Amino acid sequence: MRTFHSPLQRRHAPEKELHNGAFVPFAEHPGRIDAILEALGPAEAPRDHGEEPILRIHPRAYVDFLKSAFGEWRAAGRPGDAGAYVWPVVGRRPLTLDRVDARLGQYSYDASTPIAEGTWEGSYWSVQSALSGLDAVLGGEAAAFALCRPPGHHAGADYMGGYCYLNAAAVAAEVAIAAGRRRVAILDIDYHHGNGTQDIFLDRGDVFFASIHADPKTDYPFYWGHADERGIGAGEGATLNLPLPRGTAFPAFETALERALTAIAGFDAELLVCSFGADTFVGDPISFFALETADYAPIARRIAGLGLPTLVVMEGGYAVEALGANVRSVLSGF
Ligand code: OKP
Ligand code: ZN
Repeated sequence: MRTFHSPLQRRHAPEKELHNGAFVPFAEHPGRIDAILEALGPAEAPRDHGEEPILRIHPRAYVDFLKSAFGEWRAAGRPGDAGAYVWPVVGRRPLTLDRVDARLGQYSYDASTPIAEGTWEGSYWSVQSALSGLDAVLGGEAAAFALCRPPGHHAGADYMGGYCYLNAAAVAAEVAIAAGRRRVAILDIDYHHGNGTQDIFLDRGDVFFASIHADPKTDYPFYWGHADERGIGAGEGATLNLPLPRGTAFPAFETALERALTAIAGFDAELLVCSFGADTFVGDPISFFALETADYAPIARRIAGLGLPTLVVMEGGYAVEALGANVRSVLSGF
């Protein structure tokens, strides 16, 4: 399968993250890419599509913030990566403030998303990889793989969170619509709910969002991904959340997958974007499902059974020693 990735994506490399009360090495690190490319072989360099497709989803002010935050942080004399430490509570009046500390809080919802020197560049090229994969699929490939990193599914239109800054899957879905696909489905099978993607398309009737993930009652991101979130307005019924308990292994995952696929088939989509996270793997250090490497191939075969042109976008997966084999397994099924 054609695979797209830019070495510039490595430029995003924060040092540490706040995890359960301690600063620990950043789990979403460039070594994840090495592991995947070692298993797959070299990837194609993405074409540069510029900022225009990104701005279809993310407002200019947020993009400018991502570009300038690290420099402002350094200019303020700060060490390390830029990170928020104060957030506006929901309902606070929307002040427009200049200071980088205020903007870090305004444009994020958690402390898992430090901005390092290369964060903009890495995120930009991650989206370009998705757009190049989309080009391949729009050009007639049955499926293509975008080796996105950093991931994107927690990023909303104007906020970062959960290691995500720009939402590559959302940008690709929107560009597919702009290219004339009337209806697009997004299937998110990362361990964590894709709250950013859901938020972006929540009120849209032309993009179906289905997600299988750990129950947010027990797992990040807690505030989104509950089964009663089903879309609003024109998007009513075009969001499907299938939360599963910790410990879920292949049989229960497959049952949820069949439900998601039935819903997507009924939506009559012309293209599928699959946000794939390998953090459903039994050995994932920050997640608690129990899928095995061999399970990813039949999961992909069932998804491919929809018969839709499919862009696979990489999201999470932190068991680096198994990551290459897990990605190879899922791509073999497509
Ligand atoms: C990103 B993706 C809790 C820290 C939570 C955020 C996890 C983001 C996962 N100790 N960190 O969906 O794989
Ligand atoms: Zn995840």
